[in-house]
Amino acid sequence: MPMDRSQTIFALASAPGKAGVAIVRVSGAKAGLSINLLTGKKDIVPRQARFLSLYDTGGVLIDRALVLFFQAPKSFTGEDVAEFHLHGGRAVVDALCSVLTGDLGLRPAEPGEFTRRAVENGKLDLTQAEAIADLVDAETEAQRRQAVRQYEGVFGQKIEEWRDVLVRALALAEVDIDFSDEEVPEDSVGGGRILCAEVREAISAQLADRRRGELIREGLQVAVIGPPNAGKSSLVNALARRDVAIVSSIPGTTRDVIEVRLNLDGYAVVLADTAGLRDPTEEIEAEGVRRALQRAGEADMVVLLRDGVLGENPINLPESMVNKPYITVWNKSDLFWPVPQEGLRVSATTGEGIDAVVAAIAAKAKEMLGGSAAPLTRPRHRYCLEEALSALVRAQTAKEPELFAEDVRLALRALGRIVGKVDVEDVLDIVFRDFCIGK
Ligand SMILES: Nc1nc2c(ncn2[C@@H]2O[C@H](COP(=O)(O)OP(=O)(O)OP(=O)(O)O)[C@@H](O)[C@H]2O)c(=O)[nH]1
Ligand SMILES: [Mg+2]
Repeated sequence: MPMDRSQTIFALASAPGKAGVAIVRVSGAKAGLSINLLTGKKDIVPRQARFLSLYDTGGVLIDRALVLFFQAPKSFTGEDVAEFHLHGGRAVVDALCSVLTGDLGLRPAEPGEFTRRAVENGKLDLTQAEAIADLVDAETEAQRRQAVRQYEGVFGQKIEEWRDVLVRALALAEVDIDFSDEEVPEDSVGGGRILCAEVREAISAQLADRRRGELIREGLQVAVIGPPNAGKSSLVNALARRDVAIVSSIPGTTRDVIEVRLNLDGYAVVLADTAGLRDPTEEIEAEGVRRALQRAGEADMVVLLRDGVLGENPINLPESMVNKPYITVWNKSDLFWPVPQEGLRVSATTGEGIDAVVAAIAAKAKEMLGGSAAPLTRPRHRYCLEEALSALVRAQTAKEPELFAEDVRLALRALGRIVGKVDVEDVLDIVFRDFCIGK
């Protein structure tokens, strides 16, 4: 993405559309000038809110607004930043923006450009920038908690600590390389290997997080499976509190996998309704059953829904479900009594027992996703850590100090990419692709 960093940029930082207040943010050398031009005031004190009238260059009043100025480097981006908090009408924002583009020649910001500048100016590392995107996208409590921890720099600091240790290991190896012909008092590359092993173990432990962070971010995949007519679609509708799937008394109604995103007790869940499992009667149903089994196999958790009226007749559980966390739920409790089997009892039509199903899914989710350490939140982190790990495994067996040093350098590079310290341009392009404008 060729972006001119010397240009002053601006964007609507608040949500687009009508609102009580809209915030337009300006970053770059002309931020102060934009305040001068719009307000006619030259005596703006940084970090002090002023309530001022904004005028266009023809002297026509645009709005009265709260105006803030942050002087570089003490700002979000590390550059001069101006903020205009105006009334959130579209025409008000448009009028301000046309002065910014027309008279001041400022450029509308690209998606994520403010945060990108913050990274480039050393205000944030890349994991913190990603955390800002996650914080803005957070829909559940678990997502918010995870994002805010990463924004605090918990993960980035861990990477920096590992990098420090590896730099020391590298220095020890360099001693061996530089003084190979002379007397080196100790086996210094040996010391380097010990340091490497420490980092290697720490990275392995970090990688063994069962993808918790990614699952919190992306949502836990939960598939509802069971025999036809058990009420799977009715249950999914009841959990989603809306009519997402067709319900009918004809067995074999659902064919495609139908997904709905839910927030269950603070965890993001992608709930999937599937076709009833039985020997299919025709081609389309056969495809539905195939998809249901595939989805059950890919899911992180399965809700096995059964018809309580029919009782405990045996069903063949798909092989892919072995070792998968699952909950058995008996439906149609309004029609059967007493509880014949182990598992939860629910009526998808009356709503009886629905809260217990939510609680059971959430409890399992907590079991799978809970934990205090900062987990990896993106596949990007995982790839880089895996790369660093394999370099360190190689380093461990490298005989020559030169080869050892080379592998440690590769590991350092892979870790550096996580926090945005190496290959910066390439990595930034990828990370900021998913940002929205104004961040
Ligand atoms: N009495 C009663 N009927 C229910 C309950 N849940 C579902 N039903 C009925 O059972 C029938 C089947 O419901 P669906 O939700 O379509 O069942 P399904 O498991 O999705 O069925 P397929 O998509 O065909 O596999 C419908 O007539 C529902 O009204 C319940 O809790 N009590
Ligand atoms: Mg169905």
